Amino acid sequence: MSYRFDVLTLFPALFDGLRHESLIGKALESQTITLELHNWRAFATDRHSTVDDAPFGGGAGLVIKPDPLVHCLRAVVPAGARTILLSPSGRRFEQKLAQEWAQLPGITLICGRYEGFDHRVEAHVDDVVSIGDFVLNGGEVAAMAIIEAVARLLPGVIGNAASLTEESFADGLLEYPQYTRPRDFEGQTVPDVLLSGNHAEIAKWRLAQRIARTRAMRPDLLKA
Ligand code: 6GU
Repeated sequence: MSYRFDVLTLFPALFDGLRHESLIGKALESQTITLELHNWRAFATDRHSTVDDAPFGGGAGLVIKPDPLVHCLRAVVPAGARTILLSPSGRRFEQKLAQEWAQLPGITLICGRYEGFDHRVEAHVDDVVSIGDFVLNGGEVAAMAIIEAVARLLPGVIGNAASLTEESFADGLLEYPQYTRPRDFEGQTVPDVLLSGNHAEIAKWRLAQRIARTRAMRPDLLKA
């Protein structure tokens, strides 16, 4: 059975690149995953296919109307599927969540635009997530990030399963620095220990590097 991604978006063309990107493209081709895009503008009922409107109480910008979106959700989402609203005011999406969602048969991602959703949409989804403390114009780029993070954990999407468990965040530390040829790049040389052939020493050095790197770049991860 394919892992099923459903995406509700007003801008489905933004996903054209992802469809053809190497790993996701191949996973789609081999039907390891499916990616269905649904434009909920098709569920608007007025002459102008209106999907947004002015906020009650006043304020700048437009708010996504609940009715076309929720009608689309009901029409396209498989019963029992996990539905996720993408919003900068959601809880933070992290590797742990990617691992959890990779165990499901699929997920449905809803991409916002403009100033946000009518709050009543939240009653119709299972989760509200953000990919970080910054503001995007819409949820599409966040959806693509999540699709990639989840898809690469699925069996058959990445050839080397060991490379999954050795990575950053699998155990709460950042990765050790990697080197390849040439041994001397414009005077920057590869650390001697990596050329020593001493696997115990290499493992020790790599762990020390991971801890030092995490302390320097992400001290918050060491506290957790
Ligand atoms: Cl999920 N949506 C938007 N619009 N901005 C974001 C985000 C999501 N996550 C971080 N910034």
